[in-house]
Amino acid sequence: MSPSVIMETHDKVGLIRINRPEAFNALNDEVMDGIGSALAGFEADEAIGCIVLTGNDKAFAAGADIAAIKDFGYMDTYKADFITRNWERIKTCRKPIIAAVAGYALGGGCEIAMMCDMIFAAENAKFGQPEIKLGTLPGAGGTQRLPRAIGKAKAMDLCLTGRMMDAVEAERCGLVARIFPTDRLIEETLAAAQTIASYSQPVVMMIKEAVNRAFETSLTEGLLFERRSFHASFALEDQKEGMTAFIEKRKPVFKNR
Ligand code: DAK
Repeated sequence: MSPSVIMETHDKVGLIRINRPEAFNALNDEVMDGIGSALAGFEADEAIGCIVLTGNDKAFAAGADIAAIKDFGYMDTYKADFITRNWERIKTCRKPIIAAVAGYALGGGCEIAMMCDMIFAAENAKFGQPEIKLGTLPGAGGTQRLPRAIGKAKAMDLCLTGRMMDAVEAERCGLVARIFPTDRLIEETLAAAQTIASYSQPVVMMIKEAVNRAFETSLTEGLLFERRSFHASFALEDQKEGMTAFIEKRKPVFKNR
């Protein structure tokens, strides 16, 4: 049996493929544990500067595996710390993660895409929070990250009707950073990820932390956090190298320190 999560290395980029094509990449514990250990592996690997999470041409992920969870009782979910235990590993990764979404990103699939730092979509991508049709509600951040990404009106529309949103609408309302033809999604996403991975890793991590701070704090506190991180960047050898290389009209060679 092929593994439900595949890890590939492309130069400085770690690629994680969800691989349950027979079930539209529905997310079970094996997949989520696999994503978690792949992320841990890429985080520990100093040669990796950016991570891409993807599915296949038909589905990024069609949500939590309904067959696996349908008979759960409250105590099963509470005692096993369902969702929090392994799904939230994506959130704690310090290296940037790009979700490359083709096909369906529904329910938990849309939610794990939103846990990533940005979403690149194929033209055939479809996003939605259809849990309401199953008699439940989004449980991995859909009601919280969606309004922050696309505003209350669209978030209410998606969560309350369960309808799907295509890539063009998703980009228009800010859920998606870029759209590519479906057959070019991985190539283009890897190219953007290589660009990010070519920069100073500590600076990349500081930028990720600072942007994420914008969703957790007031403007004044967020600006202070940004300013201190900016000041701290002047302690980096990479800042000296970056500015010296600019003056000397050459490409910088970053050492990640
Ligand atoms: N889980 C399990 N199997 C799935 C699946 C899913 N989410 N989505 C698709 N499949 C399976 C189908 O059962 C079918 O299997 P076979 O019959 O071939 O064995 C196969 O994939 C192909 O699906 P379809 O025959 O339905 O194919 P279509 O092209 O007609 O439709 C579809 C594709 C993706 C539009 C459709 O399959 C679909 O609507 N899938 C369900 C999407 C969905 O509702 N996703 C949200 C899942 S709920 C929590 C509790 C719950 C949750 C979170 C927290 N707590 C207690 C805290 C739930 C989160 C969710 O994500």
